[in-house]
Amino acid sequence: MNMGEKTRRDFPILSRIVNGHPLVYLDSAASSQKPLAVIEAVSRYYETSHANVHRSIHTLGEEATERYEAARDAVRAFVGARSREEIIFTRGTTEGINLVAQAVGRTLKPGDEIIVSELEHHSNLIPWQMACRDRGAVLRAIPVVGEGYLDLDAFDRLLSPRTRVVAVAHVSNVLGTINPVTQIAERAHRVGALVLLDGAQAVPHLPLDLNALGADFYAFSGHKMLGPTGSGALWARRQLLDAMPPFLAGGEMIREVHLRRSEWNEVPWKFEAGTPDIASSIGFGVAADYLRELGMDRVREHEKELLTYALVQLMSNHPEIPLYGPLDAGLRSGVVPFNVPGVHAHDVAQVLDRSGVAVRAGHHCTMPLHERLDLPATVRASFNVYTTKADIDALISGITEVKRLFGGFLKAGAG
Ligand code: 7TS
Repeated sequence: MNMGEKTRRDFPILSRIVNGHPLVYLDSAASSQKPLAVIEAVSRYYETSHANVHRSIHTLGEEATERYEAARDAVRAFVGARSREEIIFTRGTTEGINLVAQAVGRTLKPGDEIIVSELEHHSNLIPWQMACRDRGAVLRAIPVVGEGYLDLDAFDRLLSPRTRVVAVAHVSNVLGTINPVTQIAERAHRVGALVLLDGAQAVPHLPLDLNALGADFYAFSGHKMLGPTGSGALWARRQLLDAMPPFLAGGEMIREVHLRRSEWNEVPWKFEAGTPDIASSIGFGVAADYLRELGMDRVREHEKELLTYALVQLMSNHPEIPLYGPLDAGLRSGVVPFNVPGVHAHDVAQVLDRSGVAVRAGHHCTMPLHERLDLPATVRASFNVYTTKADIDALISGITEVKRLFGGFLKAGAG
């Protein structure tokens, strides 16, 4: 039995019937499903130990704090960070990137430059656009070339002593491209720039050793890696965190407050103002342990096998369908974008849903990438640990149904 067949038993939602068919969930890049261990950890926490963290010395307050901080240790171990202080809990990747963009943004001067890429999710683009607009800095983008790779020669030409930050996705949420982030970080550091990696689509799918990557900041989301929504983390080098101003201000991020001035708490709490999403972070820690137990090397192998299977099945059963992204499964994660010629992506997704197949259609929060590819939209199937070849077979049959339904209409249109 392979990983998908074995693990899917741990995910209660996967036994659902949708529109009269067993659910085929191929929208994990938007949000993954949750194993029973995570669901139970969240409800157990509420049933037995809920109280606010870091403030109450009664038993529940201490239990809640202990579990919340143990989750930080689990996430730290999962991504291979050196110390627990380097893991800041956020509500997700978006919040982590905004934290950095605002902190670094305050230090930008007119004429400074920030480099992103054409394949960024809007959440690694708009915070930098705002920082540049506020400070008179300039935003530049590494072009996407070929099957969906970043043009590293063009990147070299963009780099200069004016470059302050290079912010790129580790893995593209549309094309699945695994970007050469170690090389990117090395080249960025040569000109003295800081490097932020958007790990939203990498952490759930690749074995990761954060220290080896050479980045300065790494943002990711818990809900894409089997954890609850409202969970995520920003990893950053300790010296940077110590030097950075807080992001949100309020309770718990302070050491001392006077009416007119305050002193900040130590990291990571300096960046966790207010009551955090305690239950979600606890679930996030359990999700990290679940994945660690599965083994990320095995997860990666499983997804590579699925990706190859999906590409071969699509090409042989639907040769007219345009596929996008690297054809080499070694350079790509389990994300398959495509279009059915003559049928809008939303119509494809709607017909697939009628047979219980869940995919996302649209621009996937990457409008500049779709502009670059000259496509109004794509349909995207994306995998996770519980995905099976049978799920892909259901997608292939669903596409046959799309073509059957729209075939007559398309022929009439052509005539
Ligand atoms: N960066 C990348 C590469 C992403 O794929 C996403 C979410 C984000 C950042 C934002 O993450 P959040 O957890 O803060 O929302 N991507 C998608 C997607 O591809 N479909 O829905 C959400």
